[in-house]
Amino acid sequence: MKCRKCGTTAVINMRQHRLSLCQECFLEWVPHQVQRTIEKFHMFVPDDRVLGAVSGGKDSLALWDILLSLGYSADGIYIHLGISDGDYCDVSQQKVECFAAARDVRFQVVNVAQEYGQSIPQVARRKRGRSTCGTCGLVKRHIMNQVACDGRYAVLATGHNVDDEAAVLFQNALHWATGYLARQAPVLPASHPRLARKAKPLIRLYEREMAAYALLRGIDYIYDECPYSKGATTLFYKDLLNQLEEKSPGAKQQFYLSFLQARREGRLLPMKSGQVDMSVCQRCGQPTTAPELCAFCRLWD
Ligand code: Q46
Ligand code: ZN
Repeated sequence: MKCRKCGTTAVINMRQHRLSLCQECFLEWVPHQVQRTIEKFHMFVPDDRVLGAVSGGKDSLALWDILLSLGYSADGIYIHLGISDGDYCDVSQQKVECFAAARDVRFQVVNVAQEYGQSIPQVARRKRGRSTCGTCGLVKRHIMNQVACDGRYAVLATGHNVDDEAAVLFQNALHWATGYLARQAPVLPASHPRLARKAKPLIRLYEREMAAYALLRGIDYIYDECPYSKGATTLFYKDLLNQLEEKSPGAKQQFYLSFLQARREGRLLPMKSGQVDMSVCQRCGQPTTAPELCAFCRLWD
């Protein structure tokens, strides 16, 4: 198998793009794809300060690496969730620390248990009606938004790839969850002074491509998945979409990108705009649809 760009031996064959590339060409191609995505969706510009949400996994560390290699000013935020099975959070924090130290870049750690008195599994056990992942998602969104706003970052960037987005889209479409569909966008503008702009620069790249990128760049990431991800419905949908992809290479990307195009062209209307009236939480000052305290602040009461 030969590299389609330079003719040397290819290290990866991407059937969905009908493209085989050698290591050098692949390591140029991935950042180029990310740059195109950033520009196409007007995510941010070179002068913007970017805050990358890093978990210690391949996608978020690869995203950070790509943003730095493209010349963006990108700091990191790592949230220690207090998940101790197999030392999951301690190990993932170490991966982030090593990555940042090797590149001399800034990152901030927020330790949920130290900051708020309880770890994610502890608070989730107390809140019976809410799953651990539901609690975790709420806490992470709140903290990332707060750090991005307090630090006056232009944008919060996350490492969602096309596999992640297609699985969420599949789930939302199965339930015709129009509110979620309306908000599933590559960029969410800062629609409130205390809401950070959010962007997903990896949405054109497959999970497999990100794993290859991390490997070829020598990025040391945590291989283990979070223990709470076992049995998650999004993993089931990812598996279904992978079966489809096997038979029809590119189907996953086409499914997601066609949705974005239909969304852009207004072909999904009537759909709820996703805009709702917001007030401000009386305790933390973040926007909320609740009358007094936001869901995050109620969680700790
Ligand atoms: S970290 Fe948190 Fe995920 Fe673990 S507890 Fe669930 S949501 S699976 S991205
Ligand atoms: Zn609050």
